[in-house]
Amino acid sequence: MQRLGSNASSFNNADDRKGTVSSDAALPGARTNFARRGLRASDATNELSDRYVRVRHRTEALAKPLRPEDMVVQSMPDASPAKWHLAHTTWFFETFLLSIHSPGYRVFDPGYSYLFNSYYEALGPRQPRAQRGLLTRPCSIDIVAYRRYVDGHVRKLLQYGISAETEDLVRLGLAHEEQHQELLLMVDAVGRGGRFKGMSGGPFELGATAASFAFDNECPRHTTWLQPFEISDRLVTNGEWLAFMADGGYARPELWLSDGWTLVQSEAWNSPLYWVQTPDGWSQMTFRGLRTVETDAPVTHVSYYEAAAYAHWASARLPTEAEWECAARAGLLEQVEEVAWQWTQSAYSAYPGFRPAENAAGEYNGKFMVGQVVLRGGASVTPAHHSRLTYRNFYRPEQRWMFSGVRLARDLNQSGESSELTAADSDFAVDVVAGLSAREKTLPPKYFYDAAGSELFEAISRTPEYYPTRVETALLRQFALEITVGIPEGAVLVEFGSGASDKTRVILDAAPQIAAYVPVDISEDALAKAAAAVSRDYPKLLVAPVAEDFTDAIRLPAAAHGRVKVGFFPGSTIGNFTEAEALRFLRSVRQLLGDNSVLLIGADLVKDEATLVAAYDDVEGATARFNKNLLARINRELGGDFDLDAFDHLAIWNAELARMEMHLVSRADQIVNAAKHTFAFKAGERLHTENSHKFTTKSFADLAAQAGWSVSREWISGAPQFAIFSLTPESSDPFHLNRRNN
Ligand code: AVI
Repeated sequence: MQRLGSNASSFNNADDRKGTVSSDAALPGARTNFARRGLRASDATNELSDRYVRVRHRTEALAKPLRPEDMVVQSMPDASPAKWHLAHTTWFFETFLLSIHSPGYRVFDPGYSYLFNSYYEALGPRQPRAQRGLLTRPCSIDIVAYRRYVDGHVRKLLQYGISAETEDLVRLGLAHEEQHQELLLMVDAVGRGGRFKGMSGGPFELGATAASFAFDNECPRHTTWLQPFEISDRLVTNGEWLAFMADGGYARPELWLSDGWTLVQSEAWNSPLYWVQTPDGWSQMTFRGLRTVETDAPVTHVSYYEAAAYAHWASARLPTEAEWECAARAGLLEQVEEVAWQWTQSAYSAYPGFRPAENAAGEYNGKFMVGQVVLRGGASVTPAHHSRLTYRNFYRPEQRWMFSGVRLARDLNQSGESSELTAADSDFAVDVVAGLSAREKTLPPKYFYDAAGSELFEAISRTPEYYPTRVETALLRQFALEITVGIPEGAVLVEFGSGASDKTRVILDAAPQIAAYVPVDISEDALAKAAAAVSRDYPKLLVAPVAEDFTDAIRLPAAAHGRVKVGFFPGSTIGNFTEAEALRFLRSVRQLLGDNSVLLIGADLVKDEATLVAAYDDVEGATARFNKNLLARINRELGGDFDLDAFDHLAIWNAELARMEMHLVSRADQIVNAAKHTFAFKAGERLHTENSHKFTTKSFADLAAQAGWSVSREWISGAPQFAIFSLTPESSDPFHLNRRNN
């Protein structure tokens, strides 16, 4: 922004100097020259005519990538929209050249004088600069027509031969237009990050032909094969790089190639070269001195190691040089050679058939073909016309003093689909990709419970080893009256993760005063079935199911309003949460149920390791099937190709964290595809699928207290021990209050 602002104003200063130009007064400094010269010879006018065409054409080429909507945007008061630049430069020729020196010339549209006069007071009022972005009309098509109209007249004027004075005006108009080209580029550079452009794979002819000059390393042109890929049309910006830095980009070894990480540490790299941290943020040493880092400008002066780490962080990669050249030739890329050389992931080596010349010139490129990486494109400092699309620049991976930047690429699958997950992809896909991409692979246990997984869990509950379901149900039965005695007439029972509502019946049987039941479960089918069955068996009960993820903030249905609320969360599912998740859940239930409420919650207790491990690794293999169903579900729903036999079920007791852990262990080195991504497993590598925390009465009471609940009663079974806690909101005692009221 700063550069844009400062250049915009320096342009205006320059233009101010031309402020004396009017219909009857040429530039004062140039007047004597005009006066000295007579009519120009045709050679000179031909040259001028050619130059006119080239300069005008370049302006349009710069604007070509812009869509009509892009052309109207005014990013700041000082920076005019692209459309305005295109029209204003044309208006300049019309006003100062054609209207005065082309007899009989009729202006294209008299209204344009107001719209496209920049600041010439002598020419009357004009559109305020800060409001140029409001000009939806004339539309860009009209502006193109305007340019063609004026171009036609200027070229006709040049054909007839012109005076020295007229020639100077044309040259002035062209210099003026070049200044606007620079402004146009700066405006264009603002605000937009890269967009990925897809290319199908197939054979591609890489390299230069003999038709025009090229270095030996660009030859011979040869066929190479490209897999489908997508490539960003723009370079990574400083703003994006700052996000990488803020996310610990320079401090996370997992993002870096090994040699790069060694350098990060030995050189204490924490930003691109020439960046300096000041009290006001990051600045960058430039040719113009120390300047605030412009977030919209492409990042430069980064090494290959940094570029590769950034790409890793951005879930992308660097393009190969063949991909780069293919996309550039297809016209998909912007910022090709005018900003920074772009790192590719290609090692600098000989093309097939390359022979260094036998004379001394043979030393030019070939002998450097080791330990270097290819960069493509060109830089702001590269002389005009020096670079070309086949040009192979090369540097060592640690070098970063040159103008080197980053363009990202990604793989596309064979059907040309992006590997990038979109909003259309499910949470499941997003969580699977994140979990399998982590250094320690993990998946959230909530995804166990599709229809097949829910059935498998029922099967687990029937195994002799898995005691929690059996013991908890027995405990509920044994103490049902005690547990429910305080529930007042007309209360509502709200069950979280109600499933088949089996344990609910124990409560409902013992407490006929419960008037309404709100089962909450994400599985609509299971919920509907269970709700229907409960309605049938308890005809007086108002059943109002809520089909939602009970870990989300839910709203209770009208059936629950005005009733004392009794929460029910059996099964020790609280043990499957992290501590943070458990606290979040308990707090949100506290809020949902209100002050005058109770939460009945089941929790498995810490016990001997053998009992615990057996419960999660039953002999019959039900738990192993349940665990592997997660992979089967990925195969079913996310196009995965997991081989279930290539993984072993593992259940271990983590005494330090008081939890049973379930893992799936890869039997071999293997590659697995799922959710448009590819994941590598090493032999013996674990995928952590579930934690099942076990509690003591103290650890559970502490957890509850942190969430605003206190344990008012607890019932504990004989071994294997399991507990049911009755929690009441801290600093309130609802049932006692009620009892007294009753
Ligand atoms: C649902 N949840 C409480 C069970 C548990 O014990 O953690 C899930 C389970 N995992 C393996 N077996 C059962």
